[in-house]
Amino acid sequence: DDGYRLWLKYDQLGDSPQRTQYRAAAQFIAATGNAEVLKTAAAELQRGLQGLLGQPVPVVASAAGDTRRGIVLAIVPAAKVFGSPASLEGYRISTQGRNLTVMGRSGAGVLYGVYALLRQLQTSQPIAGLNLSSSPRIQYRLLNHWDNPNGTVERGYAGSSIWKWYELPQRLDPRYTDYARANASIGLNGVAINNVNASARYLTPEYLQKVKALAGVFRPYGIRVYLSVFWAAPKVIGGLKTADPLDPQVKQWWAAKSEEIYNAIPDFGGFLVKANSEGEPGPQDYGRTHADGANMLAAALGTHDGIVMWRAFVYKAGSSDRFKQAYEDFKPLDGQFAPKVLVQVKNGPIDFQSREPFHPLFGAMPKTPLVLEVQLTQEYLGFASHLVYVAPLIKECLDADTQTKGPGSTATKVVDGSLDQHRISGIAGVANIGTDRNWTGHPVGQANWYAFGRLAWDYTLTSAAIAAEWTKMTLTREPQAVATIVDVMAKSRDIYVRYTTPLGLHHIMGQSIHYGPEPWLAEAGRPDWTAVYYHKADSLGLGFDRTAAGSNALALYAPGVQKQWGDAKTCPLNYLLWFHHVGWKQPLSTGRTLWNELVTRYYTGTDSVAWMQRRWATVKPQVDAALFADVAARLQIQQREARWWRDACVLYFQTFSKQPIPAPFVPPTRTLAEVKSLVDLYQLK
Ligand code: BDP
Repeated sequence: DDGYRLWLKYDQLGDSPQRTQYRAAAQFIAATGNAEVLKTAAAELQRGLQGLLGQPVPVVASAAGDTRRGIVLAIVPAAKVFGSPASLEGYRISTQGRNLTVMGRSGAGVLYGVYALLRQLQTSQPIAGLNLSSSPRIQYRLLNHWDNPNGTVERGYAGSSIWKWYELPQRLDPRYTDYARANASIGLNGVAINNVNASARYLTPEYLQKVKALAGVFRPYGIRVYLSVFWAAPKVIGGLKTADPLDPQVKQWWAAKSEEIYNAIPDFGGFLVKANSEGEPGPQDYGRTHADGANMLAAALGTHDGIVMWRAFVYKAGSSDRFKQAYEDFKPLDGQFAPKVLVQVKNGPIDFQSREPFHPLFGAMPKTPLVLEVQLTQEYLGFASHLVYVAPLIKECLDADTQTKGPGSTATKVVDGSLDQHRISGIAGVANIGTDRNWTGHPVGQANWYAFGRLAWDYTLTSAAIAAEWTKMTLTREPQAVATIVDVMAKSRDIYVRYTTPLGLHHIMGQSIHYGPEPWLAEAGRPDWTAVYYHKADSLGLGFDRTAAGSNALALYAPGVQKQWGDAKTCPLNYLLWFHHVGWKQPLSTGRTLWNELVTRYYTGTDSVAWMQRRWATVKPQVDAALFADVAARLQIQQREARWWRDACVLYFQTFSKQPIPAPFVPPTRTLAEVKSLVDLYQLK
């Protein structure tokens, strides 16, 4: 198995009473109506059933008069049956007489219902008397591709971009359809196809024809296309002298461009913007605000049904604490954004670290819908070499209580819009997809794509439940093996944190490449690109003091959060060094000193990778040989590199703590200088 089919394998189910039941219930598919997406739904159901059941299942126009038992697909505009909040994309699967009916309020609703039904079969659930209804809890559910026109993928670890610009629009790689199927199967309804560090090229007539071709592939799957835009495009491709958002010519240029896009792509989703961040141009270059820029683009969309997702990932060189920058820039703009604008905020205040406290903007901008942006590509999580299941990380952010409107003001309620009654809501995952045959490099990377979609649709699902679904659909249905794999996945993120950045350490990875340890990094293009800026190790202790005595970033949070995190005694150990500079010999709640706890975590985290390897070895008989070997080999890399992280970090921090490695741990057999030279090798210095 080369992994290409992802979780949509549809391999024939083994002989069982259940399969007999499924076969009896699925003798035809009736699809009434001509909606394009409904047709997709019927075709996908047919494909899935034929594969899973090993019997041909005809698609007929109507079930009327048919005496067999079958599955009826229907678009039913009536709202009530689809749970709350009712949405055009909701579905209901119910047993009606002899037949199973999949109803949606739109073709997309039916399509999502079909995938839910197939999931039942793929995970061996009973379907007798089935009654399932579901509606997405978040409206805009997007993958963000960081793909470039030249085929590279920024922070991509699974090959090149799957978009073959040089072939488009004439040739449509069949992969585009499989990609759309995968996204639709997990409920995603939008794709921003290009890097946020955007090329203006995408807005040229030549490229818009290519984008139009992709949109045409995605449309039958209920997926809309979005574009990341380069702020200075009016200058670069429009021949204007300025990109000032208040300049009439600039406004006109964007309005005309938007019209041109909608002429080609009538269901175009809208714009994603990274402006005045990491050297990208933006409205601040003209003394304007992010709101001026976003609102100008929103106006350019006119009456079209599109949105602007304006990213809040900004930080300037020379600020006292990068943690505070986005908040300081954006909080004052709350209430100034046009209705079509959503502000897109990363889960944490720095940058997709292995663990971050929730971003202080969540809850702080009640008048603005906020999109949660998470990263599926493992930029800071060991690329495609380390097995890290990110659902727990996403849930940790969603579950965080911002307390901005009293206890229970979770980030989830900010994101789904319920806390402040927003009409629109969104979530974005930075894609981990590339041309590798299995799409994501690490086979378990597929689970991150899968889990993102499932959580975007329904964040009440648990990480473990999603892992179990994915495992059964992708790797094995044997219960013991499923339990083992789910256990490994569920613990993987915490294990990664332990051997790389325990206790709230952050941003101590290799420079630029963001791989491997480099806690000694003291010089870079900017201080906030070094490691020492963040860990602040000295002879006294370790950690970034963000209390009132330090940068006071804590003041950005609600009083209840400040109170808990502001006291080193009550601050969760997972966030300790995010907010406190703690003495090496300071005893922690575990009973160990900071130094001993730190070393313990680096060592036990590394040992846990060996545990992952042992657990994985036990599922060998149940998993396809090629997939098994692939994961086993990557776990070997992970094991080697966990030791690298451990040795680098304990040896380096030991130069400050001057403490011995506590028993029972055995000190590294190599010197700090030796470990440092490994980084040079990785970075090909
Ligand atoms: C950082 C990445 C950089 C991205 C940036 C962003 O290192 O490549 O361009 O985030 O999100 O994590 O804009």
